[in-house]
Amino acid sequence: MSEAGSDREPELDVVIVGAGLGGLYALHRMRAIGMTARVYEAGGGIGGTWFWNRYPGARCDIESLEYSYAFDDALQQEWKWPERYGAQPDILRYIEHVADRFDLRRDVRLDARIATAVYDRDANRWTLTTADGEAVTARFCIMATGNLSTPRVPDFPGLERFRGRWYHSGLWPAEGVDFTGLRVGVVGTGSTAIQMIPLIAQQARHLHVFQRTANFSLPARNQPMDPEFERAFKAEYRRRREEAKRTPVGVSGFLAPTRSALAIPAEERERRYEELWQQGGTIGFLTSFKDFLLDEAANETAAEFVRRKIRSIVRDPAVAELLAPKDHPIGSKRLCLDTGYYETYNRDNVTLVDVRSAPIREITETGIRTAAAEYELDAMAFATGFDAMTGALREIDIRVAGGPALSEVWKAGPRTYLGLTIPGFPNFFVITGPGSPGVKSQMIHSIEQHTDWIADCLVHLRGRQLARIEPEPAASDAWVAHVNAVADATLYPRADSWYMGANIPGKPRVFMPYVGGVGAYRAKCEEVAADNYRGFALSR
Ligand code: N01
Repeated sequence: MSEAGSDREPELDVVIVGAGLGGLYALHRMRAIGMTARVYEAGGGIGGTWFWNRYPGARCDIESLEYSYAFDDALQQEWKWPERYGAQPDILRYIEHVADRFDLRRDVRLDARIATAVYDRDANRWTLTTADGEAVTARFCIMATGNLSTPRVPDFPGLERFRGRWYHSGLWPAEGVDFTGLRVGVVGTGSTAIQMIPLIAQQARHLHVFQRTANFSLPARNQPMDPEFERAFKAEYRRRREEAKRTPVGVSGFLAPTRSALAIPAEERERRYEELWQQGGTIGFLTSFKDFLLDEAANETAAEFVRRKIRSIVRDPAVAELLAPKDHPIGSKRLCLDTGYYETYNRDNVTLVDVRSAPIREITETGIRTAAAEYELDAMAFATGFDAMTGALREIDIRVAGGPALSEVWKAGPRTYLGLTIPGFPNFFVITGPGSPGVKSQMIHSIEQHTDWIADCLVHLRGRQLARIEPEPAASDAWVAHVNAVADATLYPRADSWYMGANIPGKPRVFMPYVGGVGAYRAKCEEVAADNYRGFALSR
């Protein structure tokens, strides 16, 4: 579909932003349907999240045999995951392997941060420009910029005067950090901190953990891959991948629950939670009972089970009480997965600091000063999260020429149709974006589903000599209303989470992911496509 000029670069059919798992698969699929495509990546390497997040303990919380591409059976049969859950170096190695195996690198530009994306209505073309001024033009634009790719260091006064070293989890030095013998402070107690704290505690002379909000964490029970488990899993890989398509989070074996937590005797419920605790993993809990995230009383049964576990592990009752979350339903914030997190607070060299009751006031030359005390530190690790879901898109000046920027259009919160497209922005697609189940699912599963939908859509357009697709505002309004209605029927909006934009001062509080489940979402996407792309304006 591309036209070759003699001394000009041939114009692309598709430009893709981001060379993580999403952008790389998008490139592969675009090639497969005969489109010319190129990926622009801000980082110095491919891998996205797994390129940047190299902090100690970085690991996926979905089992490695599930958290991998499903599109190529030979790939999934041949690849060997060393552990039950993939560690960052292993996942990055896998991504590098996929890039080589499918010859993707030749169409990836590294160290090329996209600064602007402008659509020219008359020419029906997107022009993207890098921060260095390189421009590229394409008919379609796919944003695979990720949901947790804009690290956020809170604007504590005085950070610039700190004489020690400090790091953010999402910008971790590739060569690693040696904390041996140092007095270290970790700020934050989300999924990231919960993974890094047990390992930093083993190195540091002393570790202070600055906690504002306690989080629920479950044991991972990570282990080396059991060859028999792997063999049996791979023997039924295809069936499992098919099954995953109709499940709540895109993971096989975890079907939509039918039982209420309140409809069975307390002892039976406890037995079930204990079984899940011993098995390890978060999805078992999330899909344990149908009212887990719908009914406060049902949710409280699981929350209290985990609080009791915390109290049984942590020896100091005051510390245990601080670690036991009481201000949000379990699962309404991302449920964390750990290896020895609560046990770490039994170490003599670890202190939990409550910065809810006495907030951090400033960073000094020698450490952190809270409203209550001063802590001397040699190094600090900020596990303070990301401007999630919309951050990476907001950083790029995306607009239709002469029109407002997307960041302006989304001032009151993101508005999409199916989480894949945005009214007013033709020929523009987002992978795993707001309004889709992306972050509430096995990400690679959603990446494949979204990308396949986009690929089918482009084939549909080409087959009918159509040049433009744009969602109708009414269809987007109805989708946003549906996303909100589904979320409002759950306990999710009760938590101050990054799903709500609550971690970024001034960000509108809107629940962004679609929590109707992967299976239901896929059915809706399929229905829309089958109905001649209902809700979209298609034109020549
Ligand atoms: O970030 P977070 P994260 N003063 O936003 C605290 C994925 N992930 O990087 O809750 C003091 O969850 C903040 O406190 P509060 C996963 O989807 C997956 O940990 O705002 N504290 C919170 O404790 C996850 O959800 C995996 O009160 C401040 C922490 O910093 C997502 O990434 C592993 C503060 C931020 O927690 C993000 O996780 C890791 C301040 N001013 C990450 N500002 C796995 O797959 C912020 N905080 C296992």
